[in-house]
Amino acid sequence: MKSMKLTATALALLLLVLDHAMAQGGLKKNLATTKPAKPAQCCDEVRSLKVQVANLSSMLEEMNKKQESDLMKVVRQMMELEKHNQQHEARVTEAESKYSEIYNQLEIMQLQAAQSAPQQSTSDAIYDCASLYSRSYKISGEYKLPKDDFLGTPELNVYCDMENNGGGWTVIQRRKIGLTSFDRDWKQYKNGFGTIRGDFWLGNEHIFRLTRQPTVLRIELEDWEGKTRYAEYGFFTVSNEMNSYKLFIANYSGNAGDSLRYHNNTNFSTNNKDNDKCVDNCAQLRHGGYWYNCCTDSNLNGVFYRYGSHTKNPDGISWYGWHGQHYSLKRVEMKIRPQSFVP
Ligand SMILES: [Ca+2]
Repeated sequence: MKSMKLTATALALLLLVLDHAMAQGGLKKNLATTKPAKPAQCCDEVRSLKVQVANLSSMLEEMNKKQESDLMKVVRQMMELEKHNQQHEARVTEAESKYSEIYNQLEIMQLQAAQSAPQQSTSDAIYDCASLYSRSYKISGEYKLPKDDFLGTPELNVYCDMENNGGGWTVIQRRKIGLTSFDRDWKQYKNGFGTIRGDFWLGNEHIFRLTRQPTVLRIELEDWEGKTRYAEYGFFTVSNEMNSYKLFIANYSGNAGDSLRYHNNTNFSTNNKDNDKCVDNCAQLRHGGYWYNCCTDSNLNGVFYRYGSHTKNPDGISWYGWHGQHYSLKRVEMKIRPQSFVP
Protein backbone atom coordinates (compact mmCIF):
# COMPACT_ATOMS: atom_id res chain seq x y z
CA MET A 1 0.00 0.00 0.00
CA LYS A 2 2.76 2.35 0.93
CA SER A 3 4.71 1.63 -2.26
CA MET A 4 1.53 2.07 -4.31
CA LYS A 5 1.03 5.50 -2.75
CA LEU A 6 4.64 6.38 -3.44
CA THR A 7 4.28 5.30 -7.05
CA ALA A 8 1.18 7.42 -7.49
CA THR A 9 2.91 10.46 -5.99
CA ALA A 10 5.95 9.90 -8.20
CA LEU A 11 3.78 9.64 -11.30
CA ALA A 12 1.92 12.83 -10.41
CA LEU A 13 5.24 14.58 -9.91
CA LEU A 14 6.56 13.28 -13.21
CA LEU A 15 3.47 14.44 -15.08
CA LEU A 16 3.78 17.85 -13.50
CA VAL A 17 7.43 18.08 -14.55
CA LEU A 18 6.64 16.92 -18.11
CA ASP A 19 3.76 19.39 -18.36
CA HIS A 20 6.06 22.14 -17.23
CA ALA A 21 8.68 21.09 -19.77
CA MET A 22 6.08 21.03 -22.57
CA ALA A 23 4.90 24.44 -21.56
CA GLN A 24 8.49 25.63 -21.61
CA GLY A 25 9.00 24.08 -25.06
CA GLY A 26 5.85 25.73 -26.39
CA LEU A 27 7.01 29.01 -24.97
CA LYS A 28 10.41 28.46 -26.59
CA LYS A 29 8.72 27.90 -29.95
CA ASN A 30 6.62 30.98 -29.47
CA LEU A 31 9.64 32.97 -28.43
CA ALA A 32 11.55 31.69 -31.46
CA THR A 33 8.89 33.03 -33.72
CA THR A 34 8.73 36.39 -32.02
CA LYS A 35 12.23 37.33 -30.91
CA PRO A 36 15.73 35.82 -30.77
CA ALA A 37 16.15 33.17 -28.01
CA LYS A 38 18.57 32.96 -25.18
CA PRO A 39 19.94 29.46 -26.00
CA ALA A 40 22.25 29.04 -22.98
CA GLN A 41 19.56 29.64 -20.33
CA CYS A 42 16.94 27.58 -22.18
CA CYS A 43 19.27 24.59 -22.68
CA ASP A 44 20.39 24.65 -19.11
CA GLU A 45 16.79 24.50 -17.93
CA VAL A 46 15.95 21.63 -20.31
CA ARG A 47 19.06 19.77 -19.28
CA SER A 48 18.23 20.07 -15.60
CA LEU A 49 14.70 18.97 -16.32
CA LYS A 50 15.97 15.99 -18.28
CA VAL A 51 18.16 15.05 -15.34
CA GLN A 52 15.20 15.33 -13.02
CA VAL A 53 13.11 13.15 -15.34
CA ALA A 54 15.89 10.58 -15.52
CA ASN A 55 16.15 10.57 -11.73
CA LEU A 56 12.43 10.20 -11.34
CA SER A 57 12.36 7.42 -13.94
CA SER A 58 15.01 5.47 -12.15
CA MET A 59 13.17 6.04 -8.86
CA LEU A 60 10.00 4.76 -10.49
CA GLU A 61 11.83 1.77 -11.91
CA GLU A 62 13.26 1.01 -8.50
CA MET A 63 9.84 1.30 -6.94
CA ASN A 64 8.42 -1.02 -9.59
CA LYS A 65 11.14 -3.50 -8.86
CA LYS A 66 10.45 -3.29 -5.15
CA GLN A 67 6.73 -3.67 -5.75
CA GLU A 68 7.39 -6.70 -7.90
CA SER A 69 9.59 -8.27 -5.25
CA ASP A 70 6.94 -7.46 -2.61
CA LEU A 71 4.34 -9.14 -4.79
CA MET A 72 6.58 -12.17 -5.19
CA LYS A 73 7.00 -12.24 -1.43
CA VAL A 74 3.23 -12.16 -0.96
CA VAL A 75 2.79 -14.92 -3.56
CA ARG A 76 5.43 -17.03 -1.78
CA GLN A 77 3.70 -16.44 1.55
CA MET A 78 0.40 -17.44 0.02
CA MET A 79 1.95 -20.60 -1.41
CA GLU A 80 3.42 -21.36 2.00
CA LEU A 81 0.04 -20.85 3.63
CA GLU A 82 -1.54 -23.12 1.02
CA LYS A 83 1.06 -25.78 1.79
CA HIS A 84 0.35 -25.49 5.52
CA ASN A 85 -3.32 -25.73 4.81
CA GLN A 86 -2.82 -28.91 2.77
CA GLN A 87 -0.70 -30.41 5.54
CA HIS A 88 -3.38 -29.53 8.07
CA GLU A 89 -6.04 -31.09 5.85
CA ALA A 90 -3.94 -34.25 5.49
CA ARG A 91 -3.66 -34.45 9.27
CA VAL A 92 -7.41 -34.01 9.64
CA THR A 93 -8.03 -36.77 7.07
CA GLU A 94 -5.60 -39.05 8.89
CA ALA A 95 -7.30 -38.33 12.21
CA GLU A 96 -10.69 -38.96 10.64
CA SER A 97 -9.63 -42.34 9.21
CA LYS A 98 -8.16 -43.33 12.58
CA TYR A 99 -11.38 -42.32 14.27
CA SER A 100 -13.48 -44.35 11.83
CA GLU A 101 -11.16 -47.34 12.30
CA ILE A 102 -11.58 -47.14 16.08
CA TYR A 103 -15.31 -46.67 15.63
CA ASN A 104 -15.46 -49.78 13.43
CA GLN A 105 -13.57 -51.81 16.02
CA LEU A 106 -15.96 -50.57 18.67
CA GLU A 107 -18.90 -51.56 16.51
CA ILE A 108 -17.44 -55.07 16.02
CA MET A 109 -16.92 -55.39 19.78
CA GLN A 110 -20.48 -54.28 20.45
CA LEU A 111 -21.73 -56.79 17.86
CA GLN A 112 -19.72 -59.57 19.45
CA ALA A 113 -21.04 -58.60 22.86
CA ALA A 114 -24.59 -58.64 21.49
CA GLN A 115 -24.01 -62.07 19.92
CA SER A 116 -22.57 -63.52 23.09
CA ALA A 117 -25.45 -62.18 25.16
CA PRO A 118 -28.02 -64.85 24.15
CA GLN A 119 -25.36 -67.53 24.67
CA GLN A 120 -24.94 -66.33 28.21
CA SER A 121 -28.68 -66.42 28.70
CA THR A 122 -28.89 -70.02 27.42
CA SER A 123 -26.65 -71.14 30.28
CA ASP A 124 -29.46 -69.87 32.47
CA ALA A 125 -32.12 -71.39 30.22
CA ILE A 126 -33.74 -74.69 31.14
CA TYR A 127 -33.18 -77.16 28.34
CA ASP A 128 -32.31 -80.36 30.20
CA CYS A 129 -32.31 -81.95 33.66
CA ALA A 130 -28.80 -80.67 34.39
CA SER A 131 -29.95 -77.04 34.07
CA LEU A 132 -32.91 -77.87 36.34
CA TYR A 133 -30.51 -79.43 38.84
CA SER A 134 -28.38 -76.29 38.89
CA ARG A 135 -31.57 -74.37 39.71
CA SER A 136 -31.92 -76.54 42.82
CA TYR A 137 -34.46 -79.04 41.48
CA LYS A 138 -32.98 -82.08 43.21
CA ILE A 139 -35.87 -84.55 43.37
CA SER A 140 -36.07 -87.25 40.67
CA GLY A 141 -39.25 -87.28 38.62
CA GLU A 142 -41.12 -85.90 35.65
CA TYR A 143 -40.34 -82.34 34.56
CA LYS A 144 -41.58 -80.16 31.74
CA LEU A 145 -38.79 -78.50 29.76
CA PRO A 146 -39.99 -75.18 28.32
CA LYS A 147 -39.97 -74.36 24.63
CA ASP A 148 -36.72 -72.64 23.67
CA ASP A 149 -36.82 -70.41 20.59
CA PHE A 150 -33.06 -69.92 20.60
CA LEU A 151 -32.35 -73.66 20.55
CA GLY A 152 -35.45 -74.35 18.46
CA THR A 153 -36.72 -76.93 20.96
CA PRO A 154 -40.41 -77.54 21.68
CA GLU A 155 -41.92 -78.03 25.12
CA LEU A 156 -40.92 -81.49 26.30
CA ASN A 157 -41.76 -83.84 29.16
CA VAL A 158 -38.71 -85.56 30.56
CA TYR A 159 -37.78 -87.77 33.46
CA CYS A 160 -34.91 -86.42 35.51
CA ASP A 161 -32.70 -88.61 37.65
CA MET A 162 -31.55 -86.10 40.25
CA GLU A 163 -30.22 -88.59 42.80
CA ASN A 164 -28.07 -91.29 41.21
CA ASN A 165 -24.44 -90.71 40.28
CA GLY A 166 -24.52 -87.00 41.02
CA GLY A 167 -27.95 -86.30 39.47
CA GLY A 168 -28.74 -83.95 36.59
CA TRP A 169 -29.46 -86.88 34.24
CA THR A 170 -32.05 -86.64 31.49
CA VAL A 171 -33.40 -90.16 30.86
CA ILE A 172 -33.69 -90.88 27.13
CA GLN A 173 -34.80 -94.55 27.31
CA ARG A 174 -36.26 -96.94 29.85
CA ARG A 175 -37.32 -100.60 29.86
CA LYS A 176 -38.83 -101.96 33.07
CA ILE A 177 -42.53 -102.80 32.69
CA GLY A 178 -42.57 -104.48 29.31
CA LEU A 179 -46.04 -103.54 28.04
CA THR A 180 -44.86 -101.01 25.47
CA SER A 181 -43.72 -102.38 22.11
CA PHE A 182 -40.42 -100.98 20.81
CA ASP A 183 -40.95 -102.43 17.35
CA ARG A 184 -41.88 -99.01 15.90
CA ASP A 185 -41.36 -97.05 12.69
CA TRP A 186 -39.04 -94.16 11.84
CA LYS A 187 -41.50 -91.38 12.68
CA GLN A 188 -42.30 -92.83 16.10
CA TYR A 189 -38.62 -93.21 16.95
CA LYS A 190 -38.06 -89.67 15.70
CA ASN A 191 -40.67 -88.05 17.95
CA GLY A 192 -40.59 -90.52 20.84
CA PHE A 193 -43.18 -92.88 22.31
CA GLY A 194 -44.23 -94.57 25.55
CA THR A 195 -44.83 -93.10 29.01
CA ILE A 196 -42.22 -90.98 30.71
CA ARG A 197 -42.60 -92.74 34.09
CA GLY A 198 -42.63 -96.20 32.50
CA ASP A 199 -41.10 -97.52 29.30
CA PHE A 200 -40.29 -94.96 26.63
CA TRP A 201 -37.97 -93.66 23.91
CA LEU A 202 -37.51 -89.89 24.25
CA GLY A 203 -37.21 -89.41 20.48
CA ASN A 204 -34.23 -89.14 18.13
CA GLU A 205 -34.98 -85.51 17.36
CA HIS A 206 -34.84 -84.61 21.07
CA ILE A 207 -31.74 -86.73 21.65
CA PHE A 208 -30.06 -84.99 18.72
CA ARG A 209 -30.85 -81.55 20.19
CA LEU A 210 -29.85 -82.50 23.71
CA THR A 211 -26.48 -83.89 22.58
CA ARG A 212 -25.40 -80.87 20.55
CA GLN A 213 -23.32 -79.86 23.56
CA PRO A 214 -20.61 -82.29 24.76
CA THR A 215 -22.57 -85.03 26.48
CA VAL A 216 -22.03 -88.09 28.70
CA LEU A 217 -24.16 -91.23 28.22
CA ARG A 218 -24.76 -93.63 31.09
CA ILE A 219 -26.45 -97.00 30.55
CA GLU A 220 -27.72 -98.89 33.60
CA LEU A 221 -28.67 -102.56 33.30
CA GLU A 222 -30.37 -104.99 35.64
CA ASP A 223 -30.76 -108.73 35.16
CA TRP A 224 -33.45 -111.09 36.45
CA GLU A 225 -31.37 -111.88 39.53
CA GLY A 226 -31.48 -108.23 40.53
CA LYS A 227 -27.80 -107.61 39.77
CA THR A 228 -26.81 -104.33 38.13
CA ARG A 229 -24.05 -103.25 35.79
CA TYR A 230 -23.37 -100.02 33.96
CA ALA A 231 -21.58 -98.67 30.90
CA GLU A 232 -20.66 -95.02 30.65
CA TYR A 233 -19.46 -93.08 27.58
CA GLY A 234 -17.68 -89.80 28.23
CA PHE A 235 -18.63 -88.70 24.74
CA PHE A 236 -22.01 -89.26 23.13
CA THR A 237 -23.74 -87.47 20.32
CA VAL A 238 -26.33 -88.19 17.65
CA SER A 239 -26.39 -86.42 14.27
CA ASN A 240 -29.52 -84.90 12.73
CA GLU A 241 -32.25 -86.66 10.74
CA MET A 242 -30.59 -85.87 7.39
CA ASN A 243 -27.66 -87.96 8.66
CA SER A 244 -29.98 -90.70 9.98
CA TYR A 245 -29.30 -89.84 13.63
CA LYS A 246 -25.87 -91.44 13.33
CA LEU A 247 -24.30 -92.47 16.64
CA PHE A 248 -20.93 -91.25 17.91
CA ILE A 249 -19.60 -92.58 21.21
CA ALA A 250 -16.19 -92.69 22.90
CA ASN A 251 -14.43 -92.97 26.27
CA TYR A 252 -16.08 -96.08 27.68
CA SER A 253 -15.91 -96.86 31.37
CA GLY A 254 -17.97 -99.27 33.49
CA ASN A 255 -18.40 -102.94 34.45
CA ALA A 256 -20.90 -104.14 31.83
CA GLY A 257 -18.46 -104.30 28.91
CA ASP A 258 -18.27 -101.99 25.89
CA SER A 259 -21.13 -103.38 23.84
CA LEU A 260 -22.03 -100.11 22.14
CA ARG A 261 -18.65 -99.67 20.41
CA TYR A 262 -19.72 -102.06 17.64
CA HIS A 263 -22.58 -99.62 16.94
CA ASN A 264 -20.42 -96.50 16.81
CA ASN A 265 -20.58 -94.59 13.50
CA THR A 266 -23.75 -96.36 12.39
CA ASN A 267 -27.06 -94.85 11.32
CA PHE A 268 -30.32 -95.37 13.12
CA SER A 269 -32.59 -98.03 11.60
CA THR A 270 -36.25 -98.87 12.17
CA ASN A 271 -38.55 -101.58 10.82
CA ASN A 272 -39.43 -99.29 7.87
CA LYS A 273 -35.93 -97.82 7.33
CA ASP A 274 -32.96 -100.12 6.79
CA ASN A 275 -29.85 -97.96 7.37
CA ASP A 276 -27.71 -100.79 8.78
CA LYS A 277 -24.44 -102.17 7.45
CA CYS A 278 -25.85 -105.58 6.63
CA VAL A 279 -27.54 -107.36 3.74
CA ASP A 280 -30.13 -108.38 6.33
CA ASN A 281 -32.74 -106.01 7.71
CA CYS A 282 -31.51 -105.84 11.32
CA ALA A 283 -34.41 -103.74 12.65
CA GLN A 284 -36.87 -106.36 11.40
CA LEU A 285 -34.75 -109.27 12.66
CA ARG A 286 -34.17 -107.74 16.12
CA HIS A 287 -37.64 -106.17 16.40
CA GLY A 288 -36.52 -102.71 17.47
CA GLY A 289 -35.14 -99.36 16.38
CA TYR A 290 -31.41 -98.99 17.01
CA TRP A 291 -28.01 -98.07 15.58
CA TYR A 292 -27.72 -101.49 13.93
CA ASN A 293 -24.44 -102.54 12.44
CA CYS A 294 -24.58 -106.19 11.21
CA CYS A 295 -26.49 -106.56 13.38
CA THR A 296 -25.89 -106.27 17.14
CA ASP A 297 -23.53 -106.34 20.08
CA SER A 298 -26.34 -104.85 22.13
CA ASN A 299 -30.03 -104.46 21.45
CA LEU A 300 -31.48 -102.18 24.14
CA ASN A 301 -34.68 -101.50 22.16
CA GLY A 302 -35.35 -105.21 21.55
CA VAL A 303 -38.27 -107.36 22.71
CA PHE A 304 -39.08 -107.45 26.44
CA TYR A 305 -39.06 -111.10 27.54
CA ARG A 306 -40.39 -112.02 30.95
CA TYR A 307 -38.70 -114.17 33.51
CA GLY A 308 -38.54 -117.67 32.12
CA SER A 309 -38.47 -116.76 28.48
CA HIS A 310 -35.69 -114.21 28.68
CA THR A 311 -32.83 -116.58 27.75
CA LYS A 312 -34.21 -118.02 24.52
CA ASN A 313 -34.27 -115.36 21.82
CA PRO A 314 -31.67 -113.27 19.94
CA ASP A 315 -34.07 -110.31 19.56
CA GLY A 316 -34.37 -109.54 23.31
CA ILE A 317 -33.00 -106.60 25.31
CA SER A 318 -29.41 -107.78 25.14
CA TRP A 319 -25.97 -106.57 26.13
CA TYR A 320 -23.45 -109.13 24.85
CA GLY A 321 -20.71 -107.88 27.15
CA TRP A 322 -22.59 -109.02 30.23
CA HIS A 323 -25.10 -111.81 29.53
CA GLY A 324 -24.53 -112.47 25.85
CA GLN A 325 -26.85 -112.52 22.83
CA HIS A 326 -29.62 -114.76 24.21
CA TYR A 327 -30.31 -113.05 27.53
CA SER A 328 -32.96 -110.38 27.71
CA LEU A 329 -32.45 -107.94 30.55
CA LYS A 330 -35.10 -107.04 33.12
CA ARG A 331 -34.42 -103.33 33.31
CA VAL A 332 -32.52 -100.76 31.23
CA GLU A 333 -32.10 -97.04 31.56
CA MET A 334 -30.19 -94.75 29.20
CA LYS A 335 -29.51 -91.26 30.53
CA ILE A 336 -27.48 -88.25 29.45
CA ARG A 337 -25.84 -85.24 31.06
CA PRO A 338 -23.59 -82.44 29.76
CA GLN A 339 -19.86 -83.08 30.16
CA SER A 340 -19.60 -79.71 31.87
CA PHE A 341 -22.08 -80.71 34.60
CA VAL A 342 -20.79 -80.30 38.16
CA PRO A 343 -22.86 -82.15 40.81
CA1 LIG B 1 -29.63 -103.93 5.70
